[in-house]
Amino acid sequence: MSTGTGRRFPDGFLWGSATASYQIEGAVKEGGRGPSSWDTFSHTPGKTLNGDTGDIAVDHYHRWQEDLGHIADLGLRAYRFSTAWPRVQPGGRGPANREGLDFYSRLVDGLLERGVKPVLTLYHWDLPQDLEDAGGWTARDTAYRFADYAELMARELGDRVDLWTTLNEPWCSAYLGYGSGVHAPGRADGAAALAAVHHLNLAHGLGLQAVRSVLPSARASVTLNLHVIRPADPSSDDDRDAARRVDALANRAFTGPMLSGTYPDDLLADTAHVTDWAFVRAGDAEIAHQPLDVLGVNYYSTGLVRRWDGVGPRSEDDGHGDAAGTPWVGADDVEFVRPDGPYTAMGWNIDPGGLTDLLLRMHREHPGLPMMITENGAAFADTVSPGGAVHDPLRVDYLARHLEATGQAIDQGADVRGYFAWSLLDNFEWSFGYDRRFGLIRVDYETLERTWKDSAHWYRDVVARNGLD
Ligand code: IFM
Repeated sequence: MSTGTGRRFPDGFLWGSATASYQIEGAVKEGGRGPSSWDTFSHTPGKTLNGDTGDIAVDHYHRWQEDLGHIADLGLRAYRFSTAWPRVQPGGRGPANREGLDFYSRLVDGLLERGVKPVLTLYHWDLPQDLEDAGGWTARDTAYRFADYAELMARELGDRVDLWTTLNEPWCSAYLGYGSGVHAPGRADGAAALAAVHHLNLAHGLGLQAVRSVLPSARASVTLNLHVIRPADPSSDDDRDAARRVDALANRAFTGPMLSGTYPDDLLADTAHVTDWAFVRAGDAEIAHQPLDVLGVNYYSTGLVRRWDGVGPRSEDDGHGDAAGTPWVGADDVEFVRPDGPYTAMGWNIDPGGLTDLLLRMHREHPGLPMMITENGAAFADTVSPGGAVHDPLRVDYLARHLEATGQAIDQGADVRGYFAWSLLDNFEWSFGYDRRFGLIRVDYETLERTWKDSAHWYRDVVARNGLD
């Protein structure tokens, strides 16, 4: 097992861990919270493993002080969390719910009292159900409602928040929510998924404008789960073209407007048989293109694709589950090939080199834009030893290798300012329910007791020494 290389990180490197509201809070009917699309989806039979829901999750809504204690004991310099839109605006529009605002205000104060920087994500997938009923992200109006919500949050929390992040992984919101249907709201409609892509880009831009209308010097970011997609046969033109097409859908559909103010021509051409993109109005891509202080990068694994020859069943398994539809809208002749292992319990391949490649690519294509790894981590089948300890050497190894890969990108010039381990706690892993555990801290789902895994002890030492041993 490798635990490190003696590597040190730059001074001021921001060490943290991340969570998301629906995955940890529970208390879905308390404090004036309204229903979200994930409440509806998870309560729909057959949508999540074992029918699991976020009703209780890990009860962070009631145990937040205990959880802040763990954050402090880990020595984390920053905590990345998301605010639940339906806790703040139960129907997704209109005046704020004071109890919801108070919850996040107390959380932020609690972090600051412990010397931990709050890194806030405004949207990590829990859309107010009323907005979903009105079309969700396929409706342009949702982007404007998001901006209202962003402004409410900025007014409430002000400069107590160190970094404002608009969206987490809009790829998942759009393509898994409306394309494949494995995430809420569970629709399988390629044209709807592309409309969602655009309205999420627009929401990002409008949201940042709204935050900065209140807080002109707010530090701002967006978090993307950028995909590292490789051709199965690098010498094949067809396979390289398959990788280009998937890259356009997965990455450039977001980095184009958000970082360059334009949609890539090849994306529009590749998907012209699915939609005419008439939902993009003049000036929209420029709105999406707001100045950013940092780009949040979420990274877990890599993908391998090739041109499907039309013979035999086409594999679309990109590791995000099987469903009625596909997230790879319009890429009907592209096939996913299972990459070499080893794999995590998600079935995702472990490929730290992909992280180095990704950070260097972003550095090359968007020079001058600092990055932070806002999520990286692994689910494994943890077991509790008779004495109560959780020995998770595979997770330690995964984290160590990816930190080393980050260091290698920094050595080659990438401007990476921080790293957030996913996740602080075991939690509700979306359609996989409570079956997949990503936490540094184990949660017993019967008692809700928290227990540090070996990886938590290890990560505390990494943070303390600002590097690997
Ligand atoms: O749990 C999720 C998180 O909500 C978003 N990024 C990927 C994680 C692991 O699947």
